Amino acid sequence: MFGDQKVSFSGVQPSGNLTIGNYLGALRNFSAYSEAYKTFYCVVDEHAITVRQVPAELRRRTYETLALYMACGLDPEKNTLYVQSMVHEHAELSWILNCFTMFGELSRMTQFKDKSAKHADNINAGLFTYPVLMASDILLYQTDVVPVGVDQKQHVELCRDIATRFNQVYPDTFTIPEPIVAKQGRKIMSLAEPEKKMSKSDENPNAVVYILDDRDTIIRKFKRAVTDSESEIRYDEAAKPGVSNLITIYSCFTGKTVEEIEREFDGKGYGDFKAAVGEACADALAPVQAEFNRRLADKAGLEAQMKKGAEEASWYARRTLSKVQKKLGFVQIR
Ligand code: AQP
Repeated sequence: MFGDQKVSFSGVQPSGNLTIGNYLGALRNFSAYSEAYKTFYCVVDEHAITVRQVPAELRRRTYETLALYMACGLDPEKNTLYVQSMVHEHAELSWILNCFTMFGELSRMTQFKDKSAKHADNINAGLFTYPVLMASDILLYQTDVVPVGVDQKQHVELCRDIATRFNQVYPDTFTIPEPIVAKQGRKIMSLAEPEKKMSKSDENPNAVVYILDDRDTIIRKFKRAVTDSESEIRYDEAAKPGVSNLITIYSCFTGKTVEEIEREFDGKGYGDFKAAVGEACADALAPVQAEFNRRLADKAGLEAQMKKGAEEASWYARRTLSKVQKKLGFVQIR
């Protein structure tokens, strides 16, 4: 809570082209809070550098991610949309919270274990302390809810532990946030290896449907999606992970229930089903893509938004950081 206003915060890394996993698990759920909450949606570029990035690509994707926020229905008049590195309080609070986070806690984070296995040549301290920066992002705004995909839930839970620990020593400092994981689309799986999460940094482009893929590419990727040797369209995550993932995706894009989908495709083959999923996905993404192109073409507009968003966010971030510094005993001369 900031004053008497409830707060929603979330972020997306500009670490690759955004996927339908990012869209269904996170982005498309952000706008639900725009009316009743004070909302902060951040392009978390500082998180992205825990893995090596090509500077020109990181810059381009930062603009693109902001344009996608708007294309997914986030009105900049109703939501604070900004870039993390333009608000220095994130990094400053992160150092402080490092001193309230235990080595053992960070060692248990699933994403750290996964990413250090994937980037064995670059297991840097930033990869390890990533959840502390994420806690800072969230706590700076006295956040009540954090809409995220299920893979990020563990990090929000750690954030709660860090905030609780800090509040025990320095009472009434932080609001304790709640992770909000959408019932549908909480974990979209890879089309090539359906036991694995769909990730923007996956090296196999056929495993991933990007929000900005064109219609033909989307349909082709779904046609190639891994299923199983049966022919029945039935939801069973353990026995039929590929088909179950496609049912989830179809359900997210059409609003149909699993039972309705199973009935719709009763007696039909995987070919028909995959084609329908591809069509539904392409239809749903078409308006997002059109709005994205319109927003991206206006570079000056995006830059003006980055500036305005950073100014708005800084006002809130400064207040929390200054409260924290005062509680810790840092000298403050204004
Ligand atoms: N497959 C997914 N299904 C549902 N939600 C997902 N999210 C990511 N993948 C899926 C959610 O998207 C938001 C933004 O994610 P992020 O950019 O912070 O990083 P991430 O979770 O590490 O996502 P990626 O796509 O896997 O990125 P890379 O490949 O760079 O690591 C989060 O709310 C996340 O839960």
